[in-house]
Amino acid sequence: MKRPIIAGFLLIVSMLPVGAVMVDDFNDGEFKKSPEWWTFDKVIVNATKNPAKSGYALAIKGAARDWYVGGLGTYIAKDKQDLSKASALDLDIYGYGPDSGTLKVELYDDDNGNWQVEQDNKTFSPIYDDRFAYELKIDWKGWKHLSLPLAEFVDTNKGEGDNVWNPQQNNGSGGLLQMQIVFLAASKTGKVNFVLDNVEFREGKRK
Ligand SMILES: [Ca+2]
Ligand SMILES: [Ca+2]
Ligand SMILES: [Ca+2]
Ligand SMILES: [Ca+2]
Repeated sequence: MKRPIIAGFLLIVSMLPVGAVMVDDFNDGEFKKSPEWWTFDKVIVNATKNPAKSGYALAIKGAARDWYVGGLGTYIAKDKQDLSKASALDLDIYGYGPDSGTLKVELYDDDNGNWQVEQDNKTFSPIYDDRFAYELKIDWKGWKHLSLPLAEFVDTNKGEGDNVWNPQQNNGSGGLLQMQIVFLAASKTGKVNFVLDNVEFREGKRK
C-alpha cells in the first residue's frame, strides 16, 4: 500500500509554490538598494511600517500634472535567474479609496542580447527591446492582494523589439530585464496615494 502515500506526497509537492522570485518585500526599509529602485518625475516614496503587509512597505504619493505623476523602476535580471516559468506578478497594495490612482506596470524583455534597455531620448520608449504593460486602477480601501497574469500584459512598443514575450535567458539575451510602475491620478490634477508591498513573480498558484 505504498501508492496512496506517494500520491499524497506528490499532491503536497504540486501545491507548493515553485519558481517564485521575490523582487522586493521592502523589509530592509530601503528602496535605494537590494534592489535599487529609481524614481522619476513627481513621485515621493517612503519606507513605512504602518501600514505594511510585512515588516516595511513602500508608501507612494505624488501630485499629477495632466493625469501623469511619475514612476519607479528596478532592474530584475540576474545571471542564471530563470523567470521563464513565471505566470503572474503578485503585489500587495493598500489603497485609500476610489481616487488612489492608476498603475501602469511595465515589463521589459531583452531582444538584442545586451542585458540593457536602450531608450529613445525623448519618449523613453525602448528602441530594441519589448515593453509589456498592464493597467490597474486602485479604487479600494485597505490591503488587497493582486496577481497580474503575465499573459495579459500587452506589448506597447509594436514597432520595436520582436513583439514576443521572451523572459528566458538564451542566445545572449538577459530575458526579463527590468520593471517600471508608472502612476496616473484619478483626475487631471489629482494625486496618487497608496502603499506597495511584496512584489513577486510567481509560478502557479499562491500558497
Ligand atoms: Ca514588506
Ligand atoms: Ca537590450
Ligand atoms: Ca515590441
Ligand atoms: Ca521580446
